[in-house]
Amino acid sequence: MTIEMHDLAGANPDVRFSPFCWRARMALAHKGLDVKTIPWRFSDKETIAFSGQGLVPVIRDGGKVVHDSWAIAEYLDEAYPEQPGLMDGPQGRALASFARHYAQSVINPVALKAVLLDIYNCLDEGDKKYFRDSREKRVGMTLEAFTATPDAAFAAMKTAVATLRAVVQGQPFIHGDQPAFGDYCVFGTFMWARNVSKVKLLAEDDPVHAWRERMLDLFDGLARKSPGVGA
Ligand SMILES: N[C@@H](CCC(=O)N[C@@H](CS)C(=O)NCC(=O)O)C(=O)O
Repeated sequence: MTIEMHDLAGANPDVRFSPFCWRARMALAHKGLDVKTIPWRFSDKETIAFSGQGLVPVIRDGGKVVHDSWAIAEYLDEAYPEQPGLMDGPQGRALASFARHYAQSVINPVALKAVLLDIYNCLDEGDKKYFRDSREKRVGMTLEAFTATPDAAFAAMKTAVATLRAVVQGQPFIHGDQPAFGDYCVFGTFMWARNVSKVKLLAEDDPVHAWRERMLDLFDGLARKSPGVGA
């Protein structure tokens, strides 16, 4: 059965940029499950009201509805144990949890500083006011002021990925020889930036850049084929 996933989209419905939706999208591909993504915009709250909340990703698998990327990964491992594991037991879960929090607290804020205005620029007109108002309230200044120094983001990212660099210098993926949910948690951030912005966040000789390239190639180039502004 095909799983449906509501997935944040820009003015161009094919441009998908939510870091959390990318986590879920990669998790579904890892499991080898068929998915039909449904482009969703910030102003479409009522179309996901069936999930009891207002954020994406939301998946519907037959009669089962799950929201939140971490809960989706846990659900997929539970519902499809015969497919490759996203967490693979308590140790894999602990590593994925570390990567998720590392993405959230260290990598995302740096990327946000680089791309917040670019996100706004790629949105559908109907989403722009909501996005500007809610995000300016969150960051305490205008989108323009918040993103005034994109070059600083490149330097900040070099430092922010130091932990990831140390890991992927010694092994291809965060989870070892094969990627798993921790890789998707961090990679989601880079897809967020890639699909809305031309900003360069990683030097080409950085081992993290090579890891990102490997991630882009997974599942027959699923992420690389997704249309966006960057490369
Ligand atoms: N913890 C959630 C976060 C989901 C989330 O924040 N999604 C954003 C898109 S990146 C959203 O739906 N925002 C809607 C809004 O801000 O109104 C997860 O991991 O799925």
